[in-house]
Amino acid sequence: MARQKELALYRNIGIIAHIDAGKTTTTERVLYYTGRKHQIIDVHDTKDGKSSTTTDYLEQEKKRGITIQSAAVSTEWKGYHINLIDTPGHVDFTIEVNRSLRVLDGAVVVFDGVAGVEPQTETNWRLADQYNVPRMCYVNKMDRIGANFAHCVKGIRERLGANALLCQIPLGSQDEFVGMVDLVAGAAYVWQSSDKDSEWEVVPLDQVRARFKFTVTRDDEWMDRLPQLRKELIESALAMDDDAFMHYVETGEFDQMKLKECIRIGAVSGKLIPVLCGSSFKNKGVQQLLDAVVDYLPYPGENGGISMVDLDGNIIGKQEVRDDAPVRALAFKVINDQFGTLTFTRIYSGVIKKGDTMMNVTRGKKERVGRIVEVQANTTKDIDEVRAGDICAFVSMKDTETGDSLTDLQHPVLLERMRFPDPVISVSVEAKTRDDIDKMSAALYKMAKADPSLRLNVDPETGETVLRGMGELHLEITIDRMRSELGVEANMGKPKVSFREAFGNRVDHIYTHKKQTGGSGQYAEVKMVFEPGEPGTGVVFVDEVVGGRIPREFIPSVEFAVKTESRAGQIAGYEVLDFKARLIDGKYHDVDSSALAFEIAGRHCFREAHRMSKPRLLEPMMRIEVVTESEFLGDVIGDMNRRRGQVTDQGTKGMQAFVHGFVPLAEMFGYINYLRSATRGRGTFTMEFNNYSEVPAGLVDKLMEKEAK
Ligand SMILES: Nc1nc2c(ncn2[C@@H]2O[C@H](COP(=O)(O)OP(=O)(O)OP(=O)(O)O)[C@@H](O)[C@H]2O)c(=O)[nH]1
Ligand SMILES: [Mg+2]
Repeated sequence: MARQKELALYRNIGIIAHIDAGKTTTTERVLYYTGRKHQIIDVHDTKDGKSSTTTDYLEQEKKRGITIQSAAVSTEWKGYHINLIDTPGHVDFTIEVNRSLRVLDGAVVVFDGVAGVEPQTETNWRLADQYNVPRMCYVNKMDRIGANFAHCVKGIRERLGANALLCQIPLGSQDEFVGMVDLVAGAAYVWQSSDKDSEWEVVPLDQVRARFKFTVTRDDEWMDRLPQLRKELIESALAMDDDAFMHYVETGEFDQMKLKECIRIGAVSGKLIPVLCGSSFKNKGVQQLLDAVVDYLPYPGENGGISMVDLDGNIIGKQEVRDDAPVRALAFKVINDQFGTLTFTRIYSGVIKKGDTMMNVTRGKKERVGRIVEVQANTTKDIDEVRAGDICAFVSMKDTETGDSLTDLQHPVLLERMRFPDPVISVSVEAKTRDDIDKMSAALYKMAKADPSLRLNVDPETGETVLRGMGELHLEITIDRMRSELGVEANMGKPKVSFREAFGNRVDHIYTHKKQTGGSGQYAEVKMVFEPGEPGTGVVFVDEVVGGRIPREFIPSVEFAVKTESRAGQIAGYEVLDFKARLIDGKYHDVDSSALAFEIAGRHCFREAHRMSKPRLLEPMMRIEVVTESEFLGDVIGDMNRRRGQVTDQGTKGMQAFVHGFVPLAEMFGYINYLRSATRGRGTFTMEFNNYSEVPAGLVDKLMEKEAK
């Protein structure tokens, strides 16, 4: 079958933002206005569990009114095929944003018009930077009391460092918000009402000032500046094309099509960030947002091909997004639900048909494509083939996991990797009844497979099951979902910090493993140097053995031993981060040496060396933002200092005050209760992992004692 729609008519777009900015609400409107559904459901109306928005369909999502997992929908707008992924805003579910951005071509960043740039907006923005995803901004909730477009734009420019291109200016705010000025078209759109089917009237730009007066001074001032703002927009956009720019400077004229084309060039290359506004809840601006998505965000491959890498992650080339090329695809999400295993995959090049066999290059295994489906939130439709630019799910793949590269059999190559966030908090989990014990392991294993930010450890000695995740909410929801979706009841222990360990000093160490049992013995000797590495460098093993002092075939055993043994350090069994292990010499015996003997020697060498190095304990440092009334700020800061925190910035945000800083996670359990009582219930906070930092020497014993309880 030939391609049904040319690539230029595709948009794969994510909606990203801080929690509650209105992503799901906007997605509902998109589905309504593009004719995909006939009824809009509001997020706050689903708590009784009777109705659901299209993308927040999980029981826990309905109940809590928040998005937990990203959900994909596809739709058509003015002849364009749009795949849209609604992502969660809560910091505990960052993995969902991470994996979506990895495979999308563009993003709409949604802002709460009152709050402006919030912590998770910043985090998601940086993720989009990392994955090089072009984006535009949508300042939502202009109907809320305190909505302030200027404040939001300032945040976009200053905190996100974006070259914001104001394409729209709101007409009023709060209950005076009636629409927006489109500086590109040179006209204003004015809605008659907040009804979802309300029409908008088009008002020429030169009539806007005379027609609108707003009671909020800053809203009114925007109206005075419209001619100047339009000029600025035209100049910034035309700067993308020298000829058009010169022509404009000389004659004051420009072509409307050219203007849009220039904005597109700027947006696709990331040089310009178009800024729009609206109120999704009050049904204003969503159609214009869709127009901007097709006008300014890239089609698959427009922004360059997909990077291919070698085993060490170094880029070795780019694959253009084309049908007539080898198959290159990336699995970005694996879920197990009533349809079985669904492997969500983004196809970058080539064509994949039902019945084909693919290569999972990451795992070195073949995968047969049994069924291919197009996914609409929680429903699926079978299709026969997928092509460059598509997003689909494969049914019942056996070995493929999140982040794996899939290709055809003839052209195996790895694609650029996905980065997963590090879980910083852990709880022990216990099945409620004896019957649930086995079921629980299987269920948690399944859930951890689907969520790379969730890790499962079973202590071989005590049998204790420990779950590590991104935050208290993440772990709580995991246990809730296990009960509601998989029917397994479990109790959760007290959340604990997931500490890490590191080498204190360089250690040179020799370990000899020698054992004589009856007949053949065991013999291996390794000489190793362990050196602490810079944060983020991981565990690096270097083989520096020369002259066959250790036979080649035994060296991987030493590497394996060091890497597995480093999962449990010598202070208290936490993973050891960032060190270099150099194997420099050793001895072997013709008869008694074996892979196992070298593995044992490697393990002991690591253990002893780590103990000798004056190991350091590392704790997760969190970046925190607290927002509260100014009168409580002093107390909040005082408390933060008592928690070994460090304040980096404070100020006002609309009518409230904020403080930013760093705090050790170990001091933050139950913080919400403190904040509620200290601010009479009005303070809110968000925090997320920033880095691992050394626990002050005097505190190690105290913290470890507390953890042991
Ligand atoms: N006043 C007003 N409220 C809005 C608007 N858009 C969304 N809301 C409300 O804000 C709340 C959060 O909306 P959601 O759409 O769930 O926000 P979200 O960004 O999807 O949130 P998470 O997925 O949990 O991160 C809901 O109560 C919405 O009704 C808006 O334009 N104006
Ligand atoms: Mg949502």
